[in-house]
Formats: sequence, C-alpha cells, structure tokens
Amino acid sequence: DDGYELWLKYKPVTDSSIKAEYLRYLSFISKSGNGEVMQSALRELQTGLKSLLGKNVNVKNAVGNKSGGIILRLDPSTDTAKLPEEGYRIQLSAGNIVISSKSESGILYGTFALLRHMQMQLSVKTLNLASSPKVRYRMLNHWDNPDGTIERGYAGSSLWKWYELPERVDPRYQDYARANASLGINGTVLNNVNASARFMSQEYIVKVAAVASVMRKYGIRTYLSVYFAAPKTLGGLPSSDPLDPKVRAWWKEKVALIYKEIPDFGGFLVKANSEGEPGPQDYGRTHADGANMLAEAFQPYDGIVIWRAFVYKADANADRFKAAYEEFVPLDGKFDPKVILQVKNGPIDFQPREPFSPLFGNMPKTPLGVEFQLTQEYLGFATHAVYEAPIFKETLESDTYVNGAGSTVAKVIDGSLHGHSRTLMAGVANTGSDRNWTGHPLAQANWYAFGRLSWDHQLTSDQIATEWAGLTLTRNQKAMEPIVKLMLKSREIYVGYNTPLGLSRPWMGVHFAPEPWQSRGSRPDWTAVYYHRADSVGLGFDRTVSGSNALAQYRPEVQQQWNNPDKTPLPYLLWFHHVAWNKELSTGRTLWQELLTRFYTCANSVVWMQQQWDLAKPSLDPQVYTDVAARLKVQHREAIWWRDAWVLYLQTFARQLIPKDFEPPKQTLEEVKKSVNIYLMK
Ligand code: BDP
Repeated sequence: DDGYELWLKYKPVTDSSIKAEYLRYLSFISKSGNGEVMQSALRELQTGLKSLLGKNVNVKNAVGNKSGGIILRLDPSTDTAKLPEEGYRIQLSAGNIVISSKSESGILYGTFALLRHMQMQLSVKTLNLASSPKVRYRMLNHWDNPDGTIERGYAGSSLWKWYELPERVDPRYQDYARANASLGINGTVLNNVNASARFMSQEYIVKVAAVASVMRKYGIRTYLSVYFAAPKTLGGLPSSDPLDPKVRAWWKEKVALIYKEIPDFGGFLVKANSEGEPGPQDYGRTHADGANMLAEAFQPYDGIVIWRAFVYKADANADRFKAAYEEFVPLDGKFDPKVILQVKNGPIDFQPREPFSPLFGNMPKTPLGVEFQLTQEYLGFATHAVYEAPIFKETLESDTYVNGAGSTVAKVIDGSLHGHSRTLMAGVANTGSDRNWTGHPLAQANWYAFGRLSWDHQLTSDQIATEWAGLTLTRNQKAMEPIVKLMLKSREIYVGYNTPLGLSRPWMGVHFAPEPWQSRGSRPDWTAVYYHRADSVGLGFDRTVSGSNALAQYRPEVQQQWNNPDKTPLPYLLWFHHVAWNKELSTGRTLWQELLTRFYTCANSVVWMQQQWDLAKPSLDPQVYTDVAARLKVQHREAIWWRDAWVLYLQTFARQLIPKDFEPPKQTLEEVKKSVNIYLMK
C-alpha cells in the first residue's frame, strides 16, 4: 500500500453475512439527473461496488416497481423538503437503497457516505441516514506557488503543474477532487495567500479554468488568492487604491474575464497588509474598503471575497496577540455582505496550543470563518505524528460567552449564533506531490478530520480517528485500538516536549529546530524570546492587566478562566502569566519541576507511541508499517532534541538542578545550539 488511495480503498467486504446483505441491492443502479456531478456519483458507486463486492452493477433507467437496486434520486420535493440543498438521505424503500437529495452534490455526498458505510462493513438492514453540512463553504487553502514549491509544505511539491496546463490535465487532479468530495469539501483555493499577480493574467486564468473543470465534476468550486497590488503590477495602473475608480474598474473587468472562463468560480481569498503583502492601508484605506471593492466586482456573480484577519504590525511594544482584534473589531458592520472574514483559530499563528482568537464572537455583524492549519508547520513537519482533530475541536468548543454560556466558536462560525448564512471553515492543505499525498502517512488523518469536521463539527476526535483508521489502515478491531489511542494522545505528547504549559513559538523562520534562545530578528515578534519572556524571576507572557491586558479582549467569563494564575488551567498558564520558577502549581510541583516533568514524560511517550504502533503491526500493510515506524524513531530523536534545548536553555534562568528522576541531557547547551545551527545552515 503506497497510500495513494487514501481512505477510498474499497477493500473487498470480508464479513459474509454483511456481504450477503449488500448483494441484495446490486441488481441495478438507477439515477435521475444527468449532470457532471451525478455522473461522478454514479462512477464512484460503480467503482466502489465492483471493488467491495466484485460485481459490475449496471444502470437501468426505467425500473418501475423493481426492487433490489440502488436509486440515486434527485428530488427537489417532499421527501427531501427538510434537507438543505447539499444534504442527503439514505434509506431503504420498497426493497431498494435510496439516496436522495435536492442537489447532485448531495447525491454525491450520500454516495460516498453509503460507500463509507459499506467499507466499514456495517449492516444496511435498518439503513436510515440523513445528513447535511453545518457550514456552507468548506474549503482547502493551498499555499502553492506558481514555481511548484509549497510554502510550509512537507509532502513534496505542488499538485498543480502550471507549466503543462491547460493542455495537459494531470489525472491526479481528479483523485484529489474525489478525496475532497468524499469528505464534503466543496471549495479549493489553488494558490498561496502570499499571492503572485500572475494568476490574474489571461494565461493563468485559462490554466486555472482547466483545473476548475475537474473540480466542478465533484461539486468543488475553485478560488484564487489575489495579490492586492495586481492593478498596478499587472495592469499597469498608477495605483491599486481601492477607492480609485480605475482600480475598481480593473477588478470588475478581471472578475468578468474569470467568469467567462470559469462560470462557477468561487471567489477571492486575500491576505492584505500582512507580513509585507500590499493592501488598502498602503493608500490610507481600511480593510473594509479593500474587501468591499472586490465584493463589488463580484456583485453580478455568485462568488465571494474571503478576507483574512491575520495581521500584526512590527511594533516592539505591542502584543501581537491583540493586533487582529484591534484592527478588525472597529470595522464590524462595515463589510459588504459578500465578504467573509477568515480568522485563524488562535490569536497568534497556528501554535500547538492556543487560546481561541478573541475575534470570535466580537464581530457579530460580520460573517467569520475559521482557518485551521493542516500542514504541520508548527507540528513537526512530516516526521512527527500529530493528529489534529483535538486542536480543531478545542477551538470549536471554546465558549466565547458573547451571548451567554454556550456561545461556542462553532456556533459563531456555523452562523447559528448571529444568523449568518455565509459560513466558512478553511484548512491550509497538507497535500503535495508525494505518492501518499501528505508525507507522513498518519497526516492523511488530518486532511480527513478537517473535511469531516467542516461538514459536521459535532463529530468527536475519537469517532473520526476510528473511522479514518478503519478505512485507511485496518479493519481489525484489535489493531485499531492502539492506533486510535496513539492518535488521540499524539497532540498532547507533542505539546509536552515542544511547548508545554502554554509556551509558544520557540523558533525563528523555519519553525522546526528548537531555538528558544533566539533574540535577534528583523522585528521583535519574529524572535523567540518575545514569546516566552524567560528571566531570572520566571517564565511566560503576562497578558493580564499588569501586562499587555490582552485578556480584556475576551468576555468577563473568559477573563475569569484565565486571569488568575492560581486558577488558570495549566495548558494555558504561560499564555497569560509570567510565573515564578518556584511557584507551586496545582500539581504540587513548582513551575520548574512541572516543566521538566512534561518535557521528559512527553519525549518518553514517543516510545509509548512506537509500542502502540507495533501492537498493530500484524494487521498493517508492511510498507505503511515500516514507514510510520521509521518516522516515529525520528520523532523520538527530535523530541529529545527539543526537550534538551528547552531544558538547558531555561536552566540558565531558573538556575536550578535537573531533578534526579530525570536523565541529564547528553549535550551541553552550546552543543545543542551548534546542532540547531547546522540544521539551519543554508
Ligand atoms: C505563517 C507562515 C507564513 C504564512 C502566514 C500566513 O509562517 O508562511 O504566509 O502564516 O498565514 O504561519 O499568511
């Protein structure tokens, strides 16, 4: 198994009684509707059934009262009346399995759901499933560059081969689309948010159109990231000022040209005035001015503008934590209805653990989408196994308290709290040209988990892990248990040897090798010391009133959870407090002892992960087993590297011994620094 088939392996059904059940429904497939998406559903169903049950099932259109088949029923009326457009129902009716939906996309999702059910060898005797997405725009964001590199990508190069498009359309695009559709993902942004203006050229629009025509067959709309200064750099205009009529006309014309080639184009994603990217502020305008200008260009069409809230200024005295809130909250109510604001899950930047962004709940008049990162930029690249569903769930389940208890981030982003219908969940993709798509075989689970949660954020991490492992790795219950355990603990383990107790960002630009000592950067918030603030007194960033007071951006109930160092849950402690080395924590250990306990226990826990993986070995494909086993060895070596770097460095401030229970690092601080420098060498 080279991993290419992901969770769509359709391995032959082995349970004979279940197989007998399924075989009762294979005398025909009938379908209504003839669109491209329906064709995809049919193709998938036929391929799946052939592979699962060894039977070619033919399409019959006039089936009358016949039973014993599978019916794909496009049904705008009665039965599906209560289902939203993309929802589906699967039930038994008159001796047939009937998948019904108002839309062809819904039929496709239902088809994948039925095939999932069959892959898991579940009975169809009382089949009755109905499901619909809680979020409208469920999308991947690719940070892929036109030269084939991927910003923060660890699974090879870009899937999109711009140089051979539009003439040659790589068959892999279709498999990519299938995989996404199987999860309910319905949008993809093809290029990096640090966007190249060339995507607005006619040459590239035609290339994009060729990719879009593959995506369309699977109900996926194509989007582009745009370079805000394109009117100037590409269009030759003197400025890109959003209030300049010529600039507005340029975008209108551009959008019209795109729709000529891509009639179902999804819209733009914009990173503006962020990390050096151009934006409306270059002309003294606001984010709302910029976003609304683009929204205006989309008025005749169904597309939208997704404006990112990831901004922070180079200000030595500011707390980066507060930046997005300060810039965007005053703009609430000023955005065109076609604009969605895309907010990273935490206030800083995809750290292994972050409190939820204080923007959630604080812009009730603006639809807010959440952005998660699937690619493991801060989670050990492709050598650390980190199952991310618990990270996504932690944000989604956080209570903002804006409308009283129960005002979770999930309810903000699914529109139910403030009555928005344009709702969005975005994931920064972890896919690349590696044969297995994601580099680390277990990272496929992160793509899977994101997709499933974007459809239904109430699924649990455990449910999703069990489903994924069952579809992807093994059907053997006994083997699945240790794998799922490993997955569910993996994030806590990573946090423990990487950023325990609410530490964050112990690195400079590469975001991998431990560099907690880095104090020289082109801006203060691009150093490591800015974040952890270690000194002779203690460790952590004071964000209470005595410090930056970032806590004031949250509702009082949330402030109460985090403003008292004695009561702050330990995972968040150093996010909000500068804590003395000898302060006794709720565990009975001092800060220093607690840090060491976590660094050591969690680095050791990678051995436990290896053991879990080995327990499953007899039921695993040998290629997958060996690949993950090797990566877990690397992970262990690197976890110790991380632990030692932190412990030795923090010891210079804490001036305390490493307790006897812990094996002292084999290297000195200088030696660890040297190894990090070698890693970072050009
Ligand atoms: C940071 C990445 C950077 C991205 C940026 C973003 O390091 O490469 O461009 O996020 O989201 O985490 O725009």
